[in-house]
Amino acid sequence: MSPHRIFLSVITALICLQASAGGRFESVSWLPVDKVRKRAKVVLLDKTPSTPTVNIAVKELQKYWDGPEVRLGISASESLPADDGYTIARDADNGVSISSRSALGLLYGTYDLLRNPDFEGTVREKPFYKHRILNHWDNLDGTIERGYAGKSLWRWKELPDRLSPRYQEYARANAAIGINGTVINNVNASPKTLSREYLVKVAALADIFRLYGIRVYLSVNFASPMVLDSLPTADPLDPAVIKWWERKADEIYSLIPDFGGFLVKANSEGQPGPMDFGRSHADGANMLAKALKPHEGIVMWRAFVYSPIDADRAKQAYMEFQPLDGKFDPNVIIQIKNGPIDFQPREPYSPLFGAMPVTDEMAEFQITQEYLGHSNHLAFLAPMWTEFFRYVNPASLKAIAGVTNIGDDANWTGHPLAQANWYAFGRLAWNPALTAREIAGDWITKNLVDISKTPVGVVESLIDMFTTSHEAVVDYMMPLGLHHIFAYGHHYGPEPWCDVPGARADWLPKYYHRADSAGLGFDRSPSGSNAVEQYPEPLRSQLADMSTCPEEFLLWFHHVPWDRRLSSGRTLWEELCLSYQKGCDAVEDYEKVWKEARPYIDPEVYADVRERLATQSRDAKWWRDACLLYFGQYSGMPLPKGVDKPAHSLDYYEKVKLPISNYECPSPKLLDSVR
Ligand code: BDP
Repeated sequence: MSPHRIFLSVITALICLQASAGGRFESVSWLPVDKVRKRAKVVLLDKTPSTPTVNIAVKELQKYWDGPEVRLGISASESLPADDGYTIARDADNGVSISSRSALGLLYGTYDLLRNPDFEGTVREKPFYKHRILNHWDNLDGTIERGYAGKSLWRWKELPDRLSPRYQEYARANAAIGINGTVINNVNASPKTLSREYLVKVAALADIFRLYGIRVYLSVNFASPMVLDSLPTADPLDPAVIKWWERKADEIYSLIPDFGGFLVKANSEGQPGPMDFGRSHADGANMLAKALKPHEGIVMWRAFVYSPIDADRAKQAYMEFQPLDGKFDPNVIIQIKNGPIDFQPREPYSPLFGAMPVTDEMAEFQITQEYLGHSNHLAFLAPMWTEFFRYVNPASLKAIAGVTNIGDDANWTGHPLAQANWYAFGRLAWNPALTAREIAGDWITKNLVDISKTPVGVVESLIDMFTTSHEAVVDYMMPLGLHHIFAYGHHYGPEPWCDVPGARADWLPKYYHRADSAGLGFDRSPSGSNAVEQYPEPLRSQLADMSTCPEEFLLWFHHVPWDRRLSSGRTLWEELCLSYQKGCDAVEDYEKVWKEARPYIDPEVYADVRERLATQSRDAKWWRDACLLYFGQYSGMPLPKGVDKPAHSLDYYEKVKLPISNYECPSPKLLDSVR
């Protein structure tokens, strides 16, 4: 090594040391921490090759495991779980054996053991889904669409020569929760991603991620052949276009032999696609699938489309995709957002799930909180995702994707507690049968507090806070099935009154809430848009009838009279008001819970979250007051007892305009200054 390089690496090491000496969350919270006790012995059993991945497992154990001897063994035995699964068992002499059919399985088992040193009996684990994938909406200029934790982790200008230590940390954090794929760029994809210049950079990331069992995928722009190589068309049936993609796939695989495949947003929100050339989604997806097939790559083709083929946006994706069932190649998976509209605080599941029986389907969750208070609000999302699995049989899906909340902020996710959402996503992709409470309990007791020093009551309150937090956000933003009444563009605050001349009607709140003097909500019953017909029986009939529709989806499916009595005996108006109030009260309670937990929490994390909870509490009231004043104009009814009076007039709230873009999370001070 030249003296110059030695100098550089010493400086890098010093910087890393400094970074990790700061607040606890500067390292991903679930990664093992150094206990500095006596190191245990790690042994590779017979015939277990010391591959790079096995070596990582050995090093992690040597560094962080302080229990009895660990034996790592790879064997082809059919009694071991398949698909990178593993077993962990205690041997007669008290040593611990981790066994797997694969090196990656050993690494997964290693992280499991480090997380659960006190396991009982024999642990047998295998992932439920083959593909457990993060979707980054990162742009090549470093911004992140709907990202609220700083800039992109990927430093494109430095790649491929300089490799940030965070790339490896990212890979470790993901491997530790079983994530095995990452789409590193935005679905609104720049064609430049597929240029040689960028592919070489992508390959440098893939070289690091591979060791941790993480495959790299790319979002591709369907018009890439036109933009990059001036082809006159991107028609998927054109021989020159087909050849272009075949050559591009060959080029990618020559650089990244285990490349995962493509994610495609086509003919959606202005993105190019096969329909621009008179072809179908299936034509487009299959053309790409054929180019990837010789290399065993896959195409994840998104069903997030809403061409106005029906007056109700909620019906459009189903109408466009369902008739294509059976037309896709076997290495195409249709990636569908959990709900039929767009990651709203609560949505019923998208009826496309299960409606394409011979087509592979995967779910897309949003981990980043575009519609849930960005990184200012606490919203633990496992309850939302487990609710989805109550309606959609996990076995009907082939894969799970999550739009990540990761950025280059020191704590990775902006809100320190939002690391728990990244964690929950990985855990549920591995095992969708886990409950939100189990995951919250696990994360809190292993990462947030030291369980041996924290009173049970405090731990329980924290778990309650996590598991109720998503519902609280729903309550103070859009209770009872309301949806999309956000401020235009940035989707942070309330704007049920919003009108933007020239904007698509289905980007505006009034399209969704339909408030008038008769009532509130979107009639999707047979007397309205009849979106309910896309759901299978008996759910269809249940949703279609106002008196049997689950109340959390009431205003999603019905236009409900203000004075209609709900199951509580209260009128819709009263229930609406009390829901908003309930959401506000919940956040005030969280502030108390947090205060009580103070002695048991890292001081930096404590102070950071305390501030964010104060912001959340203010925002909750802003939502409540603005929405109730606005809807009150239509109901003409007074606020019921128990609901706080709004602090300002409707006119005041209507004038609030946040000067923020899609890429920023409003700071508390900024919020103060505009309100
Ligand atoms: C919406 C976002 C937009 C994304 C789009 C998508 O507002 O920024 O590009 O989803 O998923 O939720 O493609």
